[in-house]
Amino acid sequence: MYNPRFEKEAFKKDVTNNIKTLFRKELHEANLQELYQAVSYAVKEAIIDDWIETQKKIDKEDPKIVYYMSMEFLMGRALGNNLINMTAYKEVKEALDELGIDLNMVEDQEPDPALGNGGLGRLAACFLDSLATLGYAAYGCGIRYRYGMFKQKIKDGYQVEKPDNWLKYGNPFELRRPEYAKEIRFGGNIRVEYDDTTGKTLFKQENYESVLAVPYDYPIVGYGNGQVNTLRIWDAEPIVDFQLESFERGDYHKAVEQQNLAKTIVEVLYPNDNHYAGKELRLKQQYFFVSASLQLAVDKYMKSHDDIHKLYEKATFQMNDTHPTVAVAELMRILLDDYQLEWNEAWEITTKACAYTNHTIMAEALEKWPIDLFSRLLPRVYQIIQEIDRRFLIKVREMYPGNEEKVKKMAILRDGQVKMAHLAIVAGYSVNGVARLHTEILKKRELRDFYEMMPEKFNNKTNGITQRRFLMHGNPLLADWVTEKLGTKDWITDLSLMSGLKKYAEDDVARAEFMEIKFKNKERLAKYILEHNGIEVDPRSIFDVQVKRLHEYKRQLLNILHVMYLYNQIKQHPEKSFYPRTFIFGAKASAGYVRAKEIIKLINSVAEVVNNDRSINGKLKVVFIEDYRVSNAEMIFAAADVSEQISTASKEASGTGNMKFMLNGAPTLGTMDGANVEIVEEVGRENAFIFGLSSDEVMNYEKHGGYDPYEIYNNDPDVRRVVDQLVDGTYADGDTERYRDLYNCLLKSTPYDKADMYFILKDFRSYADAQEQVEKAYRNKDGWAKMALLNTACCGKFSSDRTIQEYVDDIWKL
Ligand code: 26Q
Repeated sequence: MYNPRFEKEAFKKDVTNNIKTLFRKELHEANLQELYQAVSYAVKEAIIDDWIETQKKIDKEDPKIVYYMSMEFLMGRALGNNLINMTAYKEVKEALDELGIDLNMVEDQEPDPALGNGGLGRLAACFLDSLATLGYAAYGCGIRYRYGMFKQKIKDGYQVEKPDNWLKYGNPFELRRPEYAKEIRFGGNIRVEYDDTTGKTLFKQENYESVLAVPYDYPIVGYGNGQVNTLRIWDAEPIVDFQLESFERGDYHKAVEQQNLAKTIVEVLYPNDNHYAGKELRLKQQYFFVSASLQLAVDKYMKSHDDIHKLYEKATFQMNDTHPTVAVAELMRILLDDYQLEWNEAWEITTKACAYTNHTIMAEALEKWPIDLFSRLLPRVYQIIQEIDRRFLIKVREMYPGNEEKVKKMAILRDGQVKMAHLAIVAGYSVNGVARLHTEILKKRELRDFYEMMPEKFNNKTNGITQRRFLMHGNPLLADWVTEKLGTKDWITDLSLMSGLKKYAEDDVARAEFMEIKFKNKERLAKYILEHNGIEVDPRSIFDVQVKRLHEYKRQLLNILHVMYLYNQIKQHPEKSFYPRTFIFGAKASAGYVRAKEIIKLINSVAEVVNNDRSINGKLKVVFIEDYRVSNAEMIFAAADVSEQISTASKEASGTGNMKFMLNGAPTLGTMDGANVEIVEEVGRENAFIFGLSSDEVMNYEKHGGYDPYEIYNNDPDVRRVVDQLVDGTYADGDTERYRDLYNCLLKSTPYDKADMYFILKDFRSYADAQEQVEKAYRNKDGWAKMALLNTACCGKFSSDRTIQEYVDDIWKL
């Protein structure tokens, strides 16, 4: 793709000019932030032409459009990624070099757009990248949170949350689109009217509060193909006309309320990951962006088509988990009330246009809204859900006569709650899990009744990641090496070509080069750690990395208990040889998740003790990287030797970090959970380190009991020792109570939770054994290089390009 705007002289002129018009300065006077703005505006100008062209093409060719509906888009920085996808990164880097400007430093000025928590939000971002790269017409639909995922500081070993004011200096890539604003109504009551002339019943919402939804568009640049799609995220503004009217009536209060509603609704992303909190504001956020997105999608369709009945031929709405599920009822509302369709007509369109992806089987993550809250906030939508439920239960009773158990289990409205997953399944034309094992568990257990009733809806779409960000941008050395070895750049859009690297596993020179690149990346990370944590780590040590949200099921506690065990071993047997290791953690805990925060503190306390113990000669280091986020993740994956994927089997739906490590040549140390199963299948069991209970074993214990952590505590002295060290003050300056809760949760049942419900002690020994295998394998330089290289070579399946193509072929039928 050739773009004259990126010719060096032209680009240099653009940047210089932007500095002048934006800041009334000459280039040499500009600071880095100003340079970031100037460069970004120059890049945006180049994007705009393609953006307009893409829009024209869509208008002309009239393809079916995917609307990816998601509460979260964890985009990460845009500048570098846009340059990569415009295939202009190197040119621009050189142009800036000639001006004496370092592109990397400029990129570092961009705040991470962090409108997501973790896996689910990042998946949405990878999907947008792949959709554009594959040339499909797609919109991401979401919320322009004023504050994204909090910034994490570590103070005295504890997590402290700081607001993420990501829009402070404005965002060069965004475009406000006031012409597409939509009114969104909440609360009030529904008045039923009969229209004598048409004989129709009308449902009028009255006494409601409303806000104006105003969209902001972000360009999503496809790789090297000129396609630029749109991420459309909604801001809320008070409705000015209403406000004036209220003032005139002296209803000052009402005017202020509207102002407040607008401000609070998009104020902040809920920082819960895999955990449902039934907050009214959250439901407002959901309805807010869903209603606005649907209204606009229907408008867009009607602008160039006359038959609303065929909407599903030109639009499909993919719901990213249950969070946007209110979409099915809102679409019904639009069709029934605004377009005056009959129920059956509206239902046919809706059930052919909406599809649902499930991302979790964790019970505490399931969305169930209290009916009183739901019906008060969304009275008309609630009426529609009642009718959907009523009609659905007639079907259930037809199919299972006399089986009221089924009715109870499958109802959408039950026990005073609206069950969003049930609504999504009943109204969706597709239900998919995100890894093979996960989908099987859904079919056999969690959603069994639904699967039996409508098996045709269920399908699997194993997750994937974009190699553009996580190899090209994050690991340019390895990316160049891959291109050289394969003799082509085609892997950038066809990751299956990576298999062509397999032969280099047997090639001494190639292996040495591969490990040299890994070493350079480790040096880069070591430098970052020194600058940000003040800890010196040795790039020759094994970099063993666990980075992901902090959650009990992900078992960071197992990892740190094992570090404590290793430390005990080194102290006890100073004579034994021990390969130096650096254990690297990065994790944010939800602000209200007390136990997760205790685990962060524990990791930092162990780090404090171990890193400062001169007697162990630096054999063991522990690092907690502050504020783990997309931008430092790219660097961390590139530098990892070992990928920790150690969730309790059956709990991690897929995982996607596991794929990013694999792509960057880090073997998996993990359980047979989520997509790990498929990773092992691709790379071979001998090129991974697998341990622990299987998902069947875990689910069996959960169902029938029979696991007693005390037994392990009593019989395994190494386990007993580390568990006791939680309460003997070793890692708490003598305080025996600081980690009492962690100790208790491993050993004692409560009325709410079983002891060690994530099977940490149960899996400890096999984890420690697997870790020993890692050390042994690493000592064999050739063997390790081969294993690492094969991980990169076998990662082809895990591109989000493959995942998206499967969504297109099997679900969306674009
Ligand atoms: C729900 C209600 C109220 C507030 C917050 C939430 C909420 C927010 C985020 C519930 C769940 C999430 C995030 C879930 C998530 O990230 N799941 C992960 O999705 C990945 C992509 O499919 C998988 O790889 C991970 O295994 C899965 O944990």
